[in-house]
Amino acid sequence: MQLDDARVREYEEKGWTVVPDALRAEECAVLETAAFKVLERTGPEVARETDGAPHVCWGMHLFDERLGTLTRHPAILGPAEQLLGNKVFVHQSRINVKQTGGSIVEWHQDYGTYHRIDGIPRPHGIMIAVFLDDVTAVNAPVLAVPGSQREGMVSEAVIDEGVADHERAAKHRYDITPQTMSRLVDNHGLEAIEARKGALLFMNMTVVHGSSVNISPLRRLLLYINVSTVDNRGETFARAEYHAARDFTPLEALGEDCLLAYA
Ligand SMILES: O=C(O)CCC(=O)C(=O)O
Repeated sequence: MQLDDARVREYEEKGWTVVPDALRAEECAVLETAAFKVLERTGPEVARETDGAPHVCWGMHLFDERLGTLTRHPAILGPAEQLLGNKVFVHQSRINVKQTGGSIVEWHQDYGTYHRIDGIPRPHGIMIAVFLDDVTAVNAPVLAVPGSQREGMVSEAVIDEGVADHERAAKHRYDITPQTMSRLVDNHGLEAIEARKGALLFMNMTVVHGSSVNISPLRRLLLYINVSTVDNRGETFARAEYHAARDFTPLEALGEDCLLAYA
């Protein structure tokens, strides 16, 4: 699958584009079952809310064949290679289930952590989100600063040891200060990324984003696959493999029906 010119332009200007209806309902059902199976894991790869409910599982593609297959789905790989102009590997993947009353995600850039901690040299990567629920204004969409990829890395960011979820989810997150956020939003604005189940989001990994608390009773399940070009690997090996890749094998696309085989 390839993006049309308008989507490529949108990605380049805004920093992201959304492809609706990229996955079929049967494929979403396979992924949802796989995601909840993986969220039953008891290891440190699963970050939990204070009540014990799972919030994030890093490295999902390492723990389940169906989620590994997703990373080689042509709807994912086609646009990723098109936008980056090269073959890619998965630097990090995660399941993010935003439970009612769960944690917020402070403003950050994924590349901030990938560069500072994992040693990824350049921002040649994409955060791909797979929507397994409809996401609207009411169930805590990802909020993002359009055009913020042009700012490069926001150097004022720090790891905030005082945030409520520091020990659980935020240990490696370089949170962007309120002053920097004000400047960014004054200059670029702020948008909510709403999409229906089955959509894919392709976002430059330097875009500043975060999300608020989900006070609705509606679940918000997203899968993330963060890919980087094969010439842009993490060089520190400072974190566990579920946070930062050890396997840099270029991903090769499977057939269109690769996930349907599990339905
Ligand atoms: O899904 C969200 O709320 C944001 C997740 C996120 O930005 C991240 O895990 O880096």
